[in-house]
Amino acid sequence: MKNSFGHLLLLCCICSLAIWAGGCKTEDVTLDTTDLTDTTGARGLLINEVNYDPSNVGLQGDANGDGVYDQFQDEFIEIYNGGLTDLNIGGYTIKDSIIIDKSATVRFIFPPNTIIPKGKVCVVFGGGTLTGTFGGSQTFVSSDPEGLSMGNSGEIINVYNRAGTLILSFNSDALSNNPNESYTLNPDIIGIFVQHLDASPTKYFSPGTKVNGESF
Ligand SMILES: [Ca+2]
Ligand SMILES: [Ca+2]
Ligand SMILES: [Ca+2]
Ligand SMILES: [Ca+2]
Repeated sequence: MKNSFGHLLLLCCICSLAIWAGGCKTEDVTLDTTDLTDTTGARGLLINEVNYDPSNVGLQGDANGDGVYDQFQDEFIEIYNGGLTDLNIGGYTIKDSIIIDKSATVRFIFPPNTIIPKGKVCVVFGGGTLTGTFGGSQTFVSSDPEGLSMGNSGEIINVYNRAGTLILSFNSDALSNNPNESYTLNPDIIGIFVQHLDASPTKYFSPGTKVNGESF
């Protein structure tokens, strides 16, 4: 009897977690890690770090590690899969949206069958020759000449799923117009957005890794 109650309690806890992560479905409760078919978007998917204003002082802004500062190429966005399963984000799009006229431009489309494993991140850079390990995370480069084209103000970066539903938003307009470093959740995943040096005193950004440089 005590055992049954324990199982019920465990089931309730798992279900509560599933609701928190974006919806309680039967398959969530089974914790089926082979479920890569979520097209509704992104249970637990979140933006963990955005570098919309890489510093133009020397190579302080060289986030992609190629030895060159470039205001577009060194921009990046880091997306974390905090859901219960690996997630196929193939076909998801990143758009930058101008607040004043609501116009939006597609800046990146994830290749088919791009999988973010549960508990891992992927990083999309504006361009350049990516140089480094980036914590072993999957990395992508926009082929747009203006990269992700993330403005310091007046813009929102939006991520849409395959069905075209908005699932993630990052409003740089609400933050500093001239941070010269990334904004990251601090602590990673669960915190609030702060400028990266406030989270880690020697690092302007941490694409693909936690703020302290550790792998996800
Ligand atoms: Ca920018
Ligand atoms: Ca660079
Ligand atoms: Ca700046
Ligand atoms: Ca990071």
